[in-house]
Amino acid sequence: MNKIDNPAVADWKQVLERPTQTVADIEGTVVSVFNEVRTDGDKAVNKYTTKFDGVSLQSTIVSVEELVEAEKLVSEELKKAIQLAKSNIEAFHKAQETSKVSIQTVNGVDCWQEKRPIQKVGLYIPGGTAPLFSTILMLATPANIAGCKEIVLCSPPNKEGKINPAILYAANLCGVTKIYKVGGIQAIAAMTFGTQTIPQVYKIFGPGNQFVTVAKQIATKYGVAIDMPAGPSELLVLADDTANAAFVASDLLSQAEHGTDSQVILVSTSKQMISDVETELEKQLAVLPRVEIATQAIANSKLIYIETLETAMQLINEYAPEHFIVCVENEDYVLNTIENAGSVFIGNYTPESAGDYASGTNHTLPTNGYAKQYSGVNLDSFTKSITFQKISEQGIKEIGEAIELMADAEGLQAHKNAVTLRLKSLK
Ligand code: HSO
Ligand code: ZN
Repeated sequence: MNKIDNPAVADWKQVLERPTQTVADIEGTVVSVFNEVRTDGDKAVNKYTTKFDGVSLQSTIVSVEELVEAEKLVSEELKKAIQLAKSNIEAFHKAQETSKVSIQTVNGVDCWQEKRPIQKVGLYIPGGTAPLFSTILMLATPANIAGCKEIVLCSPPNKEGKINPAILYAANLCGVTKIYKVGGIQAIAAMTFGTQTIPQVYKIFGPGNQFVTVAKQIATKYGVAIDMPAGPSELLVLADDTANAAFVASDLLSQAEHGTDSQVILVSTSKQMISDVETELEKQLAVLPRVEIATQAIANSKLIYIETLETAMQLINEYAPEHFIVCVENEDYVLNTIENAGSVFIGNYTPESAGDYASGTNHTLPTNGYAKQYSGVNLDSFTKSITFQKISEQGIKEIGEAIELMADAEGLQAHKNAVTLRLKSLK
């Protein structure tokens, strides 16, 4: 743990530095897998599944029988929990629906804007040590509310050629249309180009390791949209003496257990709180099953003492945390001054875990400082807006001359003619 006392503004950049990523070395591998999947389709996908996942599959499609079997393997208790989470996520994302925007700019000129679903979306769910089935709820639920017709999910098979039953249960519950046992770069490439089996999609969502992250970036070169650029998970807690040190430590550890490269930061206006959190961290860390992962993440974590809340907020806005927990007396000041954050958790009884699973907000959020310019996944991530206009005879008379003059000034005679012809017809 790095304890930092009142860092000078000039040092903030260095203090807030995130663990570095080595994107350049990965790109070569990603590009060659993309090229192969593009030309050889399923054959290349199968080759890389054997190579990277260590299993050779008869079929990458998850069958109805497998879904039925998965449903039996998930406990009733867990199913109920998943259903509760889904219903809250559904409620929050349904509330984000907006009605059509429509105005008459001048007499006879009607302009409006309507949203339409992205027809085909692809969701990627990593395998690995923690099967994040909660991410399916966060992605498939809004995709369904938006009205996306095709919701494809790719997730890597284990050595037995299976996907975790909770992933299959959640996918089926949330209306995923097709599930494929494909992971890594080959999954992103398959959804980018389409193969004999796996459909091409227009936008790809979901977390992944560095290979998947780079693959998503490469996918954008082929015109596929992605949810956002991703990086390791992070949490910043702002606490004063009104916070509960044990709660704060538990939150920091909840993010730390995600991966060795997770970053957790405590900013506090109280030296006492910092030292109490430190004690709690040691106590709680020792008994965690994922102690090794969390220990490494905690080793890179930072405990920053800042004298005033004003300066603390400047530093936090500069960092732009993915998750921001606020446990301070002057809550209003913080909420009014926060400019850059993915998602904000307020008060001693709002752990980040709540947003990760069940309160209703989305947990797919901008990391790596991208909260400065990106939003987390929300209903609009699955839609696009179309503008419409209808101009009457009266309307073209109102704005026709202005268009003619502007077209003329830009030297675009054909543009001008399109108006002139119509105006003449009305004389
Ligand atoms: N904290 C993660 C989401 C997650 N946590 C899924 C548990 N499961 C995203 O930042
Ligand atoms: Zn989490």
